[in-house]
This record gives sequence, C-alpha cells and structure tokens, in this order.
Amino acid sequence: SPNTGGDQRTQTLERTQTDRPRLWRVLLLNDDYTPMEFVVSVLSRYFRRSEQDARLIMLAVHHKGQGVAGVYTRDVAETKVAQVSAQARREGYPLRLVAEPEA
Ligand code: TYC
Repeated sequence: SPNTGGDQRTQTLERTQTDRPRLWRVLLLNDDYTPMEFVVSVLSRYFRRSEQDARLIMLAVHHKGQGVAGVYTRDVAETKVAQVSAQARREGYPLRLVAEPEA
C-alpha cells in the first residue's frame, strides 16, 4: 500500500511513456541600433530561417518590439541566446534575446 505511515518511504510509479520536455521560446527584442541586415543574418544562420522568413520575423520585431526566433528544448534555447548575444557584442550591436518557457 502507498505511504499511509508518516515515515520517509517514497513510492515510484512505473510509466512506459516519457513526457516530452517543455519547450522554450527564444525571443528577439527590438532596439534602435542593431542593423536590420544583422538581425536577418542571425535568423538565417542560428535559427535556420529562410531569407524570406527571416525578413518577415525581423520586420515584425522591428514594429512590435519582440518576436519568436525559434522554439527549442531549454539547453538549445539558452545556447542560442548565448551564441547570438556574443556574436552581436563582437560586432558592437546591442541586440538582446531571451529564452522563456512555453505555457
Ligand atoms: N530596429 C532596428 C533598426 O531599425 C532593427 C532591429 C530589428 C533591431 C529587430 C533588433 O531584434 C531586432 N535598425
């Protein structure tokens, strides 16, 4: 029987199916200084967006303030944020990105 006593036993239930990991959105934030072409190249290289998609996403961020660059597991999302931030800083741009969990 499960833990009816007040002791420290823990019951582990077997399950065949594993839960899918929670996914994280990488958000791109607008600023006044990062060149549009740099944002498009980042979306293309790091987020594997087509040129056309990359332009649409960049323009949406430019007009709305933020937008989703991609959706990944937590590790991958955080790595993208770090890599793109480092690339932006190397080139002297203030571009910011953040990762946030879905739902
Ligand atoms: N607003 C920038 C400009 O006018 C372009 C830009 C777009 C910057 C998206 C950041 O995430 C961004 N040069």
